[in-house]
Amino acid sequence: MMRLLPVPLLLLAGCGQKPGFQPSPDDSVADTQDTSPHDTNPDDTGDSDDDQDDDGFTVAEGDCDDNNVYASPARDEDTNDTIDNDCDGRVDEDWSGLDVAYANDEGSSSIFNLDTIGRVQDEQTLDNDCYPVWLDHAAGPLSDGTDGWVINNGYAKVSTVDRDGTCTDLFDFSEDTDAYPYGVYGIATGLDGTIYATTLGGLQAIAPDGTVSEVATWTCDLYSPETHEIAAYSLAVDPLTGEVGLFGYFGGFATYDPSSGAFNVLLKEDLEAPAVYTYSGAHKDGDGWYSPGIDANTGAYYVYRFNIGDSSWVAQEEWADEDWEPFMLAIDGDTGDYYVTANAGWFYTVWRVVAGSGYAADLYTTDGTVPHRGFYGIVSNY
Ligand SMILES: [Ca+2]
Ligand SMILES: [Ca+2]
Ligand SMILES: [Ca+2]
Ligand SMILES: [Ca+2]
Repeated sequence: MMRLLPVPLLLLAGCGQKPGFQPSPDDSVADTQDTSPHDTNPDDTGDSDDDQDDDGFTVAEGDCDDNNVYASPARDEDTNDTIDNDCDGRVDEDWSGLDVAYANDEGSSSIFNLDTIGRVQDEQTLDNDCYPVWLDHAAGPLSDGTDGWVINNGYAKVSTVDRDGTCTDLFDFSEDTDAYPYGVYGIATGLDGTIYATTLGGLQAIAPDGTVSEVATWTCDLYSPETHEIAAYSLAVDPLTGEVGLFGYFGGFATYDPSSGAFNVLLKEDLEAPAVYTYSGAHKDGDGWYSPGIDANTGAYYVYRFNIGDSSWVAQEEWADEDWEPFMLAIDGDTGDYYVTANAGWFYTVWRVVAGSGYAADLYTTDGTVPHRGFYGIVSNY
């Protein structure tokens, strides 16, 4: 049984009952299937002769630069050529470890910086009223000129955090209970610096000045299984396309495309027979959406990958440790290994789950003497 953070209790009261959102029409599907030599439609990227640089990949197949043979999904990243060689949206990336939110119920919280083998390189203590549950990198320089983080305190406030630990609140969703009756949950930074946040039944876009606009809504009503779509609990962003993935607490999944405004529920939640419970998810660089979850039928823990083809979660890695509860996920974009924050009793840890093996072990753990502290949000550094 998952132990609940204080926040999920709000779910028990039901979430918003807003009108269903109609996804925008998509006119790109049929044309990409057209392989006729007479097809001259310029938006057609599916023709077999569309591999301009003859590297084996068309744009539709994931070639991010079809005029450069040194860029394709089959290549490894060269960290010195200022090219996104492996077409994952990151240029010259080299995974260097993790930042991890270490929340403290009784005093100052902090953000740990761990290197690739779990050594603490830095621990930034935060202001006293600054409580990090969800965590992401800020997109650009903050007010003090440094880069830093974006956090959510679990139910109300979204804030930026400077490298010196100073928190600046952007928006407090608890101050307008009519518009946001259930507060705010997961956050993620978009490619243009917009901070996306989910209010369970709506996707909010927060500008750097704190202005909030609702960019999508859907039906979230736990008392109406027939119409309920998704209780979107957490978010992640694809670093290549900027697409936002929304992970439902009861195993639903949806996407939002900032460039078109299209919102699509790809997997509606079955409240009467959920398959998966999850707190979070992440995008693996160049390879889709992943979530650390619990099989609702067996109670087993997995890292799941969302299969777009049949709209289902497919178990990737399983590990057997019944004292262990997966919270948040980060992925090493170079190796594909998974890093999961977890709480169990007094045992607070960041686990490393080796891709393809299911082997899981501590990357970092506390000495277990601080029961009021816990690891939550976790993000990869490059
Ligand atoms: Ca190509
Ligand atoms: Ca290419
Ligand atoms: Ca890359
Ligand atoms: Ca490169």
